[in-house]
Amino acid sequence: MTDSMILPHGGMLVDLLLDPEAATEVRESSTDWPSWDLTPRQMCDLELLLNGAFSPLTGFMGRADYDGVRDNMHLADGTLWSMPVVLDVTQEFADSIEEEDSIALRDAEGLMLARMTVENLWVPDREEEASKVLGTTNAEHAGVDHLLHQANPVYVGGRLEGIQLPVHYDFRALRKTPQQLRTEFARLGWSKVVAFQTRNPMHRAHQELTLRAVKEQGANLLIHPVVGMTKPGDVDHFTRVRCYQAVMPTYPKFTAQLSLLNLAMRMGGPREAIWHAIIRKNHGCTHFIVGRDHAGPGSDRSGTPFYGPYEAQDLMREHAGELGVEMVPFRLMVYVGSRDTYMPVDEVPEGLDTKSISGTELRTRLVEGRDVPEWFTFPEVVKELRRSHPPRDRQGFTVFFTGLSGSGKSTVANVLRVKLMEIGGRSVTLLDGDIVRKNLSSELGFSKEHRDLNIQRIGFVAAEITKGGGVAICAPIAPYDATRKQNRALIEQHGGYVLVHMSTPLETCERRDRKGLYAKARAGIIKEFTGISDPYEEPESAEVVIDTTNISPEEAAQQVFLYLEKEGYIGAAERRTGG
Ligand code: PPS
Repeated sequence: MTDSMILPHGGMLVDLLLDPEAATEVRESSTDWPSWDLTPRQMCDLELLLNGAFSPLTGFMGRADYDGVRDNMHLADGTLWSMPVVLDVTQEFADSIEEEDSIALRDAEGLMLARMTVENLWVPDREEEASKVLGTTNAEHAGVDHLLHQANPVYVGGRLEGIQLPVHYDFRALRKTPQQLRTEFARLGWSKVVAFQTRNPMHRAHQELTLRAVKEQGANLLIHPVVGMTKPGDVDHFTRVRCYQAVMPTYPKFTAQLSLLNLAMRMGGPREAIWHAIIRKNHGCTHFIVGRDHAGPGSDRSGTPFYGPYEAQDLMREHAGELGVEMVPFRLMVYVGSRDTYMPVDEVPEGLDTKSISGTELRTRLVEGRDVPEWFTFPEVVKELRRSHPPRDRQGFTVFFTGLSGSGKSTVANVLRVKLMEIGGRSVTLLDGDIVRKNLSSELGFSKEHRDLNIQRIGFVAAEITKGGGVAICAPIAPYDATRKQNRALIEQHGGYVLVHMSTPLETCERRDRKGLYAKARAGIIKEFTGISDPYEEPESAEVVIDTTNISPEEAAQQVFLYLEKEGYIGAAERRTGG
């Protein structure tokens, strides 16, 4: 049953949720349907399809809508829509279904959320999609990377009937559906509502900008941050929401509301801006703020931005007649110190100095425990950011030793462990190659597959220790570069990562042969032995490189220790205790 209704705010709103009785019936008849476990991205899309945020879509797009959106930003019926919303599945799953089949869509725990009736199945040209929708096939663009390297190869389109919305346990009171917001605006008598989209913490510039928009339009304000999926590396949504909550009391009374949007962003710049505006129209908003580089993925490796700073505004203007929501464009806001105020950069009188702090600089200041000035943001926001981004001497970190057997990994790792325990302040865990193979990885051998699995397990544990503010010292051979890089990416999300390459040459390791393994490997008794009959890929980007041929274990550990001090992982107080 697909139901739609006309409401005073924002036009037609699709509601795909079945009433409880019908939902029970569908669930009961689903026993022999194929099940698809939704990915985190698909969970976000499903929620916004079911609750009408993606009106007029009534399910994951079929082929005709997808082609129309990809090629000219319109659904098959001619309605403006800028972003594909598709269900991507594996070839194996696609082979198990046909058109007209019912599929049970489930969350990660297996809870059934919706029925999908299959209308189309097709293999898209994802490069073409990337180039037409996102404007590039360069995988340094986060949206392109997802599309080309993470999405599944087959698309399934079809109508949805919702059994229930995905469950959230965080900030429940702030997650308002389009219908709830429309009702709320009507109740409050808010006929003009400006929406503000954000995926970053809000600072004074954003507060000033939104307030200006409100005053210019004689409207009220909806702060509508994305809490679904944003750009990898963004501040986590828990921290951001606490920051937004701290900013809300700075608005004049009865002016602004905060609600969270479980959108999975594509970082699609201009096309994404149009999509965001349509979504806000569906939430009952009449105006939508588009600033500089809206939903931009940043720049490529050469420093060239993927989109022009005001390209999103230009595209919005082109489609103003069919958007159904009015754009409120803004230039970059900068602080004018002599007037103690923020202004759009193009309105600053000549000769006046302006100031701003970039996101990168803010992060550096937080990590280094430096001051964040009050002209830039609110003290309550700084407090929240500092709670989740403590300076380095209070963050967890991982020291990851890699090198041949006999290169000195375990010995030096152990000296480092003891030295860190001597200065105290953090728990220290040693994940030595042999210890891990006895405990975590006892069933594994030394094939590439097993070595990778072993290193991934070490990476997982080290990431958890780092997240908890502890120190993980890992000392496996870890011969493969790609697996080491995977670990780095995982661990760096939670704290420091220091790769130490024990570069002691094979001849030295073999001469030492403390365990007699090299002799056995040469005799062919041990197969796949690293350095003899199995590869070791030298890291190119290790933070510390140590050859232990002519130095003592203490001297080697001291090199790591000095690096940790230089980078601020060991603080002044600890240095004094360490002596
Ligand atoms: S890996 O590649 O990172 O998973 O290896 P790791 O877990 O560090 O295990 C290496 C230790 O196992 C012993 N050993 C071997 N090493 C390399 N190749 C083969 N075939 C092999 N067979 C057993 C060896 O003692 C290694 O310990 P270290 O401390 O490196 O000397």
